[in-house]
Amino acid sequence: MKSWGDIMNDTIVSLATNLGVAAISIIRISGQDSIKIVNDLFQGKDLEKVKSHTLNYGHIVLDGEIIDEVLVSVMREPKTYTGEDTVEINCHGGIGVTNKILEILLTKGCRLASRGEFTKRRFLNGHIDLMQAEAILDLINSETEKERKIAIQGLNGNSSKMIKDLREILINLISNIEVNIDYPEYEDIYEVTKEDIRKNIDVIHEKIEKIIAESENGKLIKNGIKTAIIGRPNVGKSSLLNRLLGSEKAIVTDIPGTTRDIVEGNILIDGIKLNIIDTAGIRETKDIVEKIGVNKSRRLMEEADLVLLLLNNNEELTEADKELILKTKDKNTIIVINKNDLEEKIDVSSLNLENIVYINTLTYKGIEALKNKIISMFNLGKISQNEFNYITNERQLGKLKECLDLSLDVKNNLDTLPLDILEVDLKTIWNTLGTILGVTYDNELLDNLFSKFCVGK
Ligand SMILES: Nc1nc2c(ncn2[C@@H]2O[C@H](COP(=O)(O)OP(=O)(O)OP(=O)(O)O)[C@@H](O)[C@H]2O)c(=O)[nH]1
Ligand SMILES: [Mg+2]
Repeated sequence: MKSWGDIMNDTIVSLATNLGVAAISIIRISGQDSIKIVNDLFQGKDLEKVKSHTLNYGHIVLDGEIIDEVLVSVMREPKTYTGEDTVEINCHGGIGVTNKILEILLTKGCRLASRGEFTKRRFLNGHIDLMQAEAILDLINSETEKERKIAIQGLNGNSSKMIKDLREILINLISNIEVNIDYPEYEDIYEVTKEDIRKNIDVIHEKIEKIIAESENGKLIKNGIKTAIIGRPNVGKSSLLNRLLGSEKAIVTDIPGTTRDIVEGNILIDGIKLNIIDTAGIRETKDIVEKIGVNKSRRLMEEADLVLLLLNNNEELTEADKELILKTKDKNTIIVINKNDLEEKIDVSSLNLENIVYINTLTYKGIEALKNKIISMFNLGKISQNEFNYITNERQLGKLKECLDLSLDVKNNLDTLPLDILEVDLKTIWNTLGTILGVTYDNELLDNLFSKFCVGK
């Protein structure tokens, strides 16, 4: 098996664009031999002599045969994506041409890059920390403007700075404690008191708590709001889905039990993605297929970030309605009373009036009010004005939560624990924060992270 160092010494190649018919394809090569390997195939200027960061016109030629007309960019280390010498061949887009050039490069000493290997090298070469690497993945996967904003903040190092600042406070404290422990005989050194530690650990704890609390906003932006439309059969769930999506996606009929399986679609409200799921009407049934659908509805009711609980304005509350109201009372639930065009037979006096919206899905009546209710319930207006400096990554948040618990432990045991034990605890927090940044890491974590990237990134 190759050693880590050998793997890093390989010159790697990959397609940076999708394989298919396109205007151009970009083949990316990185590593110590990249310029030489391409130069041997290139008819045009001597690429080993051209200036760094230049674009060079010429041809890829093998055994005298012109393979393609290309533009080749030459970028010498260290100011490149990977931190290594990098060449990018812009060839004509198309499967035949691209594959041929890739194939030649593989026979001339390049190795096919694994997923995310370019970014992995960028990390290992110290150009970015692990939070920034994870932000690159988020940037590529971002679908909305807000997701993009969070990701670019992360890539710019703003999220890393929040963690670095915490570590800075800790390292100052730890080094002061160490001096106290190691040189107790010196009289002129500053003596760290428990009060000093308390002040600092309070700040650390508070800051971590704040980051974690705000991450909820970030997660909403990143993952969207999973919204389940729940209710008895025939109350108008599918009609509501269609109104929200603005298209006739779900089948609507007056036959109760029309929707058997879930139907879903996405909309944006104030730039936040809502994944709206229409479900089978919940009722007792002997029909095997419908039963599966009803079970799915119940599961979704539990999992959803937001439940739109639909009731029929034209009917009295049934036991089934009351059961659903009870089941969703601790969730983010909006009670949506549909068929507002028909006579009011429902008695809502027992319900929390604050969370009720009246709609009529035959028209668009009430749909705007429903959207506004969602905006206020999730504070979406506030999110839009924010700086987008959120930590949304589950790995990073998991580690931060560990640090939160550890700092709470220190706070609680401050009076009873001796200085040297406290120092060990503070160091554990400092190290755990370090794993967020990738100051220390294990290879399994890196393999797992970079395997989520596309090839060529
Ligand atoms: N008068 C009136 N009828 C409505 C309204 N919304 C829906 N309907 C009618 O109610 C019936 C049921 O609508 P659906 O949207 O299929 O109801 P559902 O809740 O999805 O029903 P299931 O899929 O069976 O659970 C249809 O005939 C709709 O046209 C409304 O606001 N007013
Ligand atoms: Mg339906």
